[in-house]
Amino acid sequence: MSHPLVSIVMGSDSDLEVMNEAAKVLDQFDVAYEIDISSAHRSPARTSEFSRKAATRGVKVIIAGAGGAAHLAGVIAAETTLPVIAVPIASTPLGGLDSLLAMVQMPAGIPVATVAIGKPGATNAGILAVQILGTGDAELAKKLAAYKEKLAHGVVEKSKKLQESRKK
Ligand code: RP5
Repeated sequence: MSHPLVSIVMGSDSDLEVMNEAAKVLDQFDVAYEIDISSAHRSPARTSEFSRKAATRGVKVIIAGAGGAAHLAGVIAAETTLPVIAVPIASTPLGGLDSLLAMVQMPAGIPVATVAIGKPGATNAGILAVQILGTGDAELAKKLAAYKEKLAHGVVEKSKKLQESRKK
């Protein structure tokens, strides 16, 4: 099996249902990935080791999902030069706004690309990872163009259905 180009990491197994949406996208585009759990707060040494070694293992993009005081993506970005995409997860009574703000408000110099809260964000994290890889992979870029065409076609189909239903 080819080595993982994308690493999906999350703070807890309770994040898995959301983060699986990113994995589904990578499966769809045939991109090799790994998926694991590491916590910025509960296992800082493990997270640090992961961050420092990811690039030398051949990983090109990291997707990090976490909820609450979501520092995972930021602490990973602090210790790698790989692009880090952050997925805020709604795992507390604050509904994900806590995670979103914790992830998006990074200090200048240490960027993380923060996507939407929850499953749509995880899906977009997967697509964004493929797009990053696609800048250096013509085959992937072609698949991405086809994906966008399919999305546009879906809208046309919905429009047709709506207009048909209005005729009745
Ligand atoms: C965060 O705390 C995790 O990313 C998760 O979203 C949240 C709750 O974790 P568990 O208490 O379910 O393990 O660190």
